[in-house]
Amino acid sequence: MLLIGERINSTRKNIQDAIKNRNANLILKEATTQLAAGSKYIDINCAVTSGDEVQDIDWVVSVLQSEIKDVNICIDTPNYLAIERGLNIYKAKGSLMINSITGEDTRIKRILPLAIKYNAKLIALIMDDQGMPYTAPERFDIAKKMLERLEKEKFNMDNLYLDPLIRPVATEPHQAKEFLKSIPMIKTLGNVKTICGLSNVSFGLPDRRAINSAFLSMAIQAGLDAAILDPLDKLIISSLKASQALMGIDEYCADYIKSFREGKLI
Ligand code: THG
Repeated sequence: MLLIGERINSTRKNIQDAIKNRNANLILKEATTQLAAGSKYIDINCAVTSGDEVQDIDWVVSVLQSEIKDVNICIDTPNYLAIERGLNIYKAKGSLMINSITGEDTRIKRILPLAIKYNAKLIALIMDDQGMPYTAPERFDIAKKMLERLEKEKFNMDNLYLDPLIRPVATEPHQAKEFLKSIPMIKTLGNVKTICGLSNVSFGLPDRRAINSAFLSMAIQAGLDAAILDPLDKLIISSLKASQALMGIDEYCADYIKSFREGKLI
């Protein structure tokens, strides 16, 4: 499973402050610890600072690539100007991911050309001009239309991750189930990969990691290919490694045993 570290997100107060105060050390530490814990990409979300998002993205990308020569970056914003800046100033010897487009026409028109120009991977949220879907079949229908559009635009499907959008189970009790049902349905559409922002599922609940880790295990069984998550949470990593071993994705439990030896399990 492809892991994307969620921690450099401005909804977190210490990250918001670090971006505002240009505290490069804190940002670098968040990136290096997440990479060491197994994430391949570092998600960057600067949406909730009071400053200029374009400048903030520029600063975070610059800080990361100044110290981590092969850092892979996932630019997490609907703001195409911020996306463009992030892509444009990225000079590291790694890979870029755009998080995200939706099925909305204006967003596709603005962001897809950037993904193609910079050969970036692309997360597509499964929603359209009508808003967010509720049921698994609704997710399937939107995904189908989005794939048709992206194929028409000649996007390289190997670079695509479809996100069926998980919502908080505390307020929407059937959304986790519908999300899980949608994954195998979406996969019948072709060789497409799926992704989610794991921590969304537990908003508003106590002991969020219990919910996050149980949900990750279920999503792995459903066939999820990638996740934006907190790789420093050992309960989540334990759940991930155990679930992969149980699903036969980790032959002879080699990765599970290695993770245990490296002290990464709970
Ligand atoms: N899909 C895609 N991208 C996403 C999401 C998604 N990006 C954002 C989000 N969802 C995934 N990332 C996070 C990051 C942090 C939190 C949740 C999801 C989080 N933050 C605490 C909060 O807001 O309460 C902050 C608490 C703290 O200070 O630590 O929960 O679904 N493609």
